[in-house]
Amino acid sequence: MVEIKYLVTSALPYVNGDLHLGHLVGCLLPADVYTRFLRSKGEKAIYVCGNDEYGTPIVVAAEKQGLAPKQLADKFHERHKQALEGFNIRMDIFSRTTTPEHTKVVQDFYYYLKQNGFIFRKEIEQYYCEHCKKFLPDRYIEGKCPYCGAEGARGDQCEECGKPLITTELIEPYCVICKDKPVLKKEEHVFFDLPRVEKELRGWVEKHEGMTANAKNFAVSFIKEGLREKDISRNMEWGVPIPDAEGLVFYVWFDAPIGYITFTKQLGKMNWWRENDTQLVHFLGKDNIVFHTVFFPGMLIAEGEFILPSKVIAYEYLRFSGSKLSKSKGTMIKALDAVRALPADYWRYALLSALPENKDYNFTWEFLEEKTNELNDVIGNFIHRTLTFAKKFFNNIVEKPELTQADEEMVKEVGKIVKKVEEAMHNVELKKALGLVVGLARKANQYITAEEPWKKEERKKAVTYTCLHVAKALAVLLKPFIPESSEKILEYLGLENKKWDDVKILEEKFIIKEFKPLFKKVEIREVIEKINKKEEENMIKYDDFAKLDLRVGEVVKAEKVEGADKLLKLTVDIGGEERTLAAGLAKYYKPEELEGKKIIVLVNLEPKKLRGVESQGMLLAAEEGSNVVLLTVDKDIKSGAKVR
Ligand code: B3M
Ligand code: ZN
Repeated sequence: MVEIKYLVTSALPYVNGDLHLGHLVGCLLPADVYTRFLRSKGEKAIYVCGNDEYGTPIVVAAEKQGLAPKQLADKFHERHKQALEGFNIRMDIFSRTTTPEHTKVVQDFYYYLKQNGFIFRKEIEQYYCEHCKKFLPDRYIEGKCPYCGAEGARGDQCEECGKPLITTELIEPYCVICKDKPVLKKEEHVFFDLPRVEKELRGWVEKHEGMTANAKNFAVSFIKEGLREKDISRNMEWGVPIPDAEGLVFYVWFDAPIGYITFTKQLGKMNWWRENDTQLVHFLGKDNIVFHTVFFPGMLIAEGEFILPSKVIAYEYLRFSGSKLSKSKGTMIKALDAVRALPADYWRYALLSALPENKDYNFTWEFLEEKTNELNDVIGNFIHRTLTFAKKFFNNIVEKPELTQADEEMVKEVGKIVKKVEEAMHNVELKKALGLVVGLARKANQYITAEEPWKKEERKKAVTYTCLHVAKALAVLLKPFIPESSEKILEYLGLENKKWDDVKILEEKFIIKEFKPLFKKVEIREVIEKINKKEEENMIKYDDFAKLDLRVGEVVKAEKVEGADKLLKLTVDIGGEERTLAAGLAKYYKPEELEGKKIIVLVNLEPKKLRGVESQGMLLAAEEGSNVVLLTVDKDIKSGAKVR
């Protein structure tokens, strides 16, 4: 018998900003749920992912923040890792594309394409910004989409209609850095001969049964329009160098999907890419469809030795409204802020209930409230009632009793649901699967209400036992969705490490451990407040800034402070009024150097005593390591002049 191996991937996040809820629902979270399910089923499965660190998205963002691309990548690599951990998204590897291993895998891949005759060079016209003195690839350039007319379409793709573009097709193009109109210049580029695999690709896509409908429809109609040769080179420094083309690097969408291969290799499982019993399963957002159904498979076909994806699961967008209560643009809520405001399982439960499987889903605060209540009222409540019966009626030890028909039916229902959930999970219908499990919890609550074990002595044992059986099922089935809470339930039930197929087994005996309520009623208003506050923490309002009363002041006297070798005591004239300041300048200035200098002073600061000196304001200085210099005025102006 062949043993199937599952190689699960999620689209690689860019490192141009923080992960937000949209990224999570769009691929990272569903891939986690799916892989957790496979593992629970005892399947061989790995989940590989990492950061997509090259390309113009990162260079443009780094430029705006005054950082080098690598610095930006390092910063967000750490933050992405934290966010994923916070949401309990478990990958076998979360790597990055800026490693020497990746460069090697990409360059080797390229050589195989070249060997197979798929690579050629051609002189083309490229936009060049005379002001910025650089070629403008991909996101360096924006304009109107020639297909759908959307404004702000990027040089390599229109996010609105999803069509890949070449920069010269853009209508009214402009440089994103300086907004100037670019000029055309000739340049030699490296191309991948995609049309040569068109027939094979088309046959593969049309027969494919593992793509979501949106992915398949897009791919089929895209290929029907005829494929174009693909420019895979970029004239910039940040990227994987094209080994035989000086000064050029690979287009980020050439190297990024190869990242899946690199990261698998880093796990020591490179062979998975060459073995037919591997099921390659891609999770992605709809804007990445063309790359995962056309370009990358095309590259794989041309390369010749690797498997093609068995499943391409593309999600639509999670939109967000109800933003009246929130300062943030909805799905743009950062993952890190989200988990600080509310534990991950609540988010996971709500987001997975909102999974945009075949159309965009409008997520609202009301929806989050409804779902957190459901978690508490339906699931939390059932588990707590059940555990309480076991404790109160049987002092935590419940042995398997004789079951009546009503109990047997409940047990049967568990079996039925497990089968259905399993089928849905195999088909990656995660929302449906979750709905089925919640349905089971509802049924079980009704069963308790109907059986009233607290009233009927003779029913106590069978009902409690049956409920414990359902609780075990819920914990196992929910574990891919809300892992932390499920683990707690299993721990309370004394059944740690139970897997999917254990659900059907009727335990001989339950020994209940110490337990606590799993969830609580969530005050959405508080969650929103916490998220808003986090966003505002680092922001200064205009009005706040206006509160600062900054003045030009003349130092009339400067002296050392006895017993404080860092401090100088300054007397400053701020225009008809003298102020005493204590400043930590003794290491950088001699008192006599300061006398007569015009400096900038914050004058409406609460007075503070420093080493016996009452400081009635603060002077401004610039600091760079051990280099400290005073801010002063560059032409003469009267003391007391307002600084704005
Ligand atoms: N970095 C994600 C994005 O478009 C992109 C995915 C690459 S997957 C190989 O935001
Ligand atoms: Zn420019």
